[in-house]
Amino acid sequence: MRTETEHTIYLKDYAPSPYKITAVDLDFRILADTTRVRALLTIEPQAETAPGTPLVLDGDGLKLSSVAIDGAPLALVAYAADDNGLTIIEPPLRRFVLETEVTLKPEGNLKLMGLYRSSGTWCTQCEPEGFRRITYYLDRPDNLATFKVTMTAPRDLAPVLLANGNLVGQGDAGDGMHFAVWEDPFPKPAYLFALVAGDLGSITDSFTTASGRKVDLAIYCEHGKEDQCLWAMDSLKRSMAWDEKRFGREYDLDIFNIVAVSDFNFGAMENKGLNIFNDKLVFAQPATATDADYENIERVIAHEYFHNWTGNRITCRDWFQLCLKEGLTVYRDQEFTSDERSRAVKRISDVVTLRSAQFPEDGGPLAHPARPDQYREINNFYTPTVYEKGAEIVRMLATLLGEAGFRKGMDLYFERHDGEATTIEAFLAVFAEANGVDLEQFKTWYLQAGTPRLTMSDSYDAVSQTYTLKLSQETLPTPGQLTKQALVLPIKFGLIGPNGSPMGWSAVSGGEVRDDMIVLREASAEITFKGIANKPVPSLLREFSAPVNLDTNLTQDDRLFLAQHDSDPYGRWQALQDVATALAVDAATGKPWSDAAVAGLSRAMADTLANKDLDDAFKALALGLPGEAVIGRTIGKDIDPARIHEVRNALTKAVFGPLGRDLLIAYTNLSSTLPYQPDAASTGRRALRNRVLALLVGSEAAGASALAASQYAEATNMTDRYAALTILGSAWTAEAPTVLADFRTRFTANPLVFDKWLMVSALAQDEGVLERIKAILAAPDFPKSNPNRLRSLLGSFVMSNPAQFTRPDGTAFRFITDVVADIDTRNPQVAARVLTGFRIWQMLEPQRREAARSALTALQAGGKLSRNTADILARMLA
Ligand code: 0A1
Ligand code: ZN
Repeated sequence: MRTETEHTIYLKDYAPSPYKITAVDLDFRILADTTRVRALLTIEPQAETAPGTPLVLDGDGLKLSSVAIDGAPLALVAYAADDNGLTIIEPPLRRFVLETEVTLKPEGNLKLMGLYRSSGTWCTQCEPEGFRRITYYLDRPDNLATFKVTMTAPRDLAPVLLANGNLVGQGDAGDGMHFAVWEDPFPKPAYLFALVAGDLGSITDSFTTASGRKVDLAIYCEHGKEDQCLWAMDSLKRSMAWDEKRFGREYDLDIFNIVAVSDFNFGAMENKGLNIFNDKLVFAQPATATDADYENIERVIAHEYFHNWTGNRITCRDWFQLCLKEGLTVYRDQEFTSDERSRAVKRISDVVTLRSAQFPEDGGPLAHPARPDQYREINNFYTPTVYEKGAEIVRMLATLLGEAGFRKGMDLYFERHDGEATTIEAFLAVFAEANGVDLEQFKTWYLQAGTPRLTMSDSYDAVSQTYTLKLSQETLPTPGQLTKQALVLPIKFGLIGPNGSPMGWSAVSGGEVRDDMIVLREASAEITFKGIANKPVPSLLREFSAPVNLDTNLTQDDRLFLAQHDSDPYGRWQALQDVATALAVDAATGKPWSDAAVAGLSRAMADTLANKDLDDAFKALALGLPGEAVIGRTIGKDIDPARIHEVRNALTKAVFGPLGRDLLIAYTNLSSTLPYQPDAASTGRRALRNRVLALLVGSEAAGASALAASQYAEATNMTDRYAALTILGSAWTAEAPTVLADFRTRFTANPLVFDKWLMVSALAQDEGVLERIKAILAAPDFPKSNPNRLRSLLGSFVMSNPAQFTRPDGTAFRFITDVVADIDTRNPQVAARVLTGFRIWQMLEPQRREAARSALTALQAGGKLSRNTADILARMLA
C-alpha cells in the first residue's frame, strides 16, 4: 500500500514529459448506460528522449478494450494497464498514433469528475485531473494539443451535441442516433476539454468584436428555464466588451457556448468555447434570485470568460502555478465589477470575503502559499488563498506599478506567452521588464503563507513640527514554514488634519514614500514627516492596499474621526469596523466596554445613515457590525463562539437601540414601488433597507419582527423576501418557523430556492438547529448526491453558524464528521470541503478544542477515506 508521503507531489520535481501529444481525435459513442471512447493520439518523443523510455499515460478507473499503434494492435507484453494509467513499454522513437478504446459508465459517476450525467444530460468536468477518467492521456497542463471530437448519441435523449471549438459536421447516424463533429483549432491542455450531450433548451445572441468579427453566443439549459438565462447573457456581452476595452483582449472563436447543469462541484468551468456552469450561477429572475445572486452570476460569467486569455490562451505549466490563472482572473473579475458597479463598495465587499474566507485559512492548519510547493491532492488547493489572496497579490502589483505600468506588463505577458503553459516567475518577469523594476522580493508573496501583521505607532513633536510613523511587519510561522521573510507592503495612506482636511508635508525621511503610498520592504521603518503644523490622524492602508492585519495605537476617538473625515470610503468603513471590533473584543474578554465609545459609535452610525453624500450600498456595508469570525480572530485564542455571539447581539442593541426612530424612518423612506431592476443603485437601496430591517430586529425594536414578517409576506422580489426570511430565521424569532414553512411550500419545485431554505435553516442560532438539520438530511427524498444541496445545508452550518457548530458538548462536530464520512463515499470533493469548516478548531477554548479533536481523530481512526478527505484531515491534525 502507498503511504501518504509517497503521494506527495513536489514542485521541485517538475520535469517535462519525455513525450508530447500534439493532436487528439476523440470518438464518443454515447448510449443510454455506457459510453465508448476511442482516442487517436498523435504522439512525439521530445528531442532528448532516450530510446526505450516508456510512455506513461494517466488513467483513472478506465475499462480498456483495445490498444494499437499506427493501426497495429499491441501485444499484451507491450503495455501495462492498471487503475492509475497505461504504460507503453517501448514506444517508437518517432511520431506515431496511439489508439485506445475504453468504456465508461457516466451514470454511476457521482464524483462529478470526468464524464457524468446531471439530470439526464451528459457533461464533463476535467479540471484539474478529470480527463484521465475519460481516456488515457498525459493529463498535465503543459501538454497542449489540438482536439477533434466526434460524438454519436441517441437523438431523442441528446438532440444537442456540444464540444469545444467550432462545429464542423453533423448528421444522422441511423438507428435513432445522430452525430456531431467539433474542432478546436487552439492547442489546449486536457483540463479544458468539454463535451455536453442532452435534451436542452437555449437562448442565443451575438457579439461583434472590436475588429468586427461576429461571435454566436448561446446559453443552454433545462427546457422551460430559457427566460432565466437573460441576465447571464447580458453579463457575458458586457464581459466581452470590457475585456476589449480594459485589456485589449478579443474573443478568438466564432462560437461561445455556456451550459447550465444542476450537479456541479464548483461554480463554473472555463472550458475553451464551452463553459459549463453550476445552474445557480446562470438562472436569475426577480421572484427567485436575490441581488446577491444577480451580482454573483455577473461576476462568475465574467470570470470564466476572462479565463479565455488568462488561463486558456496562456495556461499553467503545472498545478503548483494554479494562482497564475486564478489569482489573475479573480483580479480581472473584481476590476470588471468595480467598473460596472461601485469601486468602493466592491472593494469593501472583497475585503469582507477575504477576511472571512482567506484569513482563517492562512492563520490555521490549512495555511499554504498562494503558490504551494507540494500537495497530496490538487483538488484541495482550489482555495481562498489561491483565488482571493492570489488576486490581492496581483492587485498589489498594480498598486505598486500604477495603472499604466500594470497594463504594460499585461500587454507583454499576452504578447510573450500566448499559446504557452507558463509559471509565476514568467508572469513576474514581464512586469519587471516592462517597468524596469526588480520584483525579486515581491515574489515572496507567492511563496510565503500566513497573513502578515503590520503594526503602526505614531508620535508628534510640536516643537520641531515633525510627525513620525513607526511601522513594523511580522508573519507568524505556518505549517511547514517556520521562518518568514519581510514582504513588500504597499501602504496607501493620508494624513488628516484636525479640521478633517488632508495635510501635506515639506520633507520626509526614513522610508520609501511615493505621494500617497509608503512602500515598506524591511521588517520595520521609522518615517518622519516634516513641516506638520498640527498632530494629524493617519489613515493607513487605504483601499486595503495590502492583505495584512493592521494594529495601530489609534484611539477610539481617532477611529471615529476617521469614520467621519477619511476621503477613502474603505477607510471610513474600516474605522467603524475597528471601533466596533475593539468594543466586542473587550466585552468578550471580560472587560466592560466604554459607554462613551458605544455612544460615539452610535452617533457615527446615525451620521452615516443620515449622510446625503454617501450612496446606499456603502451605507448598507458601513452599518454592519463586524462578523463573529472577525471578532473571534481578533481575540485570537481560546475563543468561545457562543460568548462572541451574545456579545455581538448585545453590541447591536447598545449601538442601534438608540437609533430606532431614525432606522424606522429610513426603512419607510427606502421602500419602493418600482418594478425590480438588478442595477447597482436599486440593489444598493434594497441592501440598505434590508440592513436597516436587520438592525431593527437585532436591536429588538418594538414591532420589528412583525415588520420583517410582513416584508416577507408582501415582498415582490426574492431579495426582500429572502432578507426578511434570513433575519427572522437566523435570530429564530417566534415568526421564524411559520415563514420558513411558508417559504418551503411556496417554492417547492425550485431546487435553487430550496437551497436558500436550507441555508436559512442551517443559520438559525437556536439550540434546536442541529436536530432540525439532522431531520432535513435524514428525509428519504433529500438529494444526497447534489453538491448544491449539501453545501447549502452543511457548508453554511460549519462556516457561518460558529456558535452552534462549536457547541461545547461536541455533538455538532461529531454529526459533521459522520456526515463527511458518508458523503466521502460518493463525492470526495464535497466531503473534503465541508470538513474544512474545522479549520478554526485550534483557536477554540479548551473544552471545544478537545471536542473537535476527538471528532477529527475518530474520523481518522475510521479509515477508508478518500485522498481528498484524508489529506485535509491529516493537515488539520498535524
Ligand atoms: N477553473 C474553475 C474552477 C473549477 C475547478 C474545479 C472544478 O471541478 C472540480 C470546476 C471548476 C474556475 O476558476 O472557475
Ligand atoms: Zn477561475
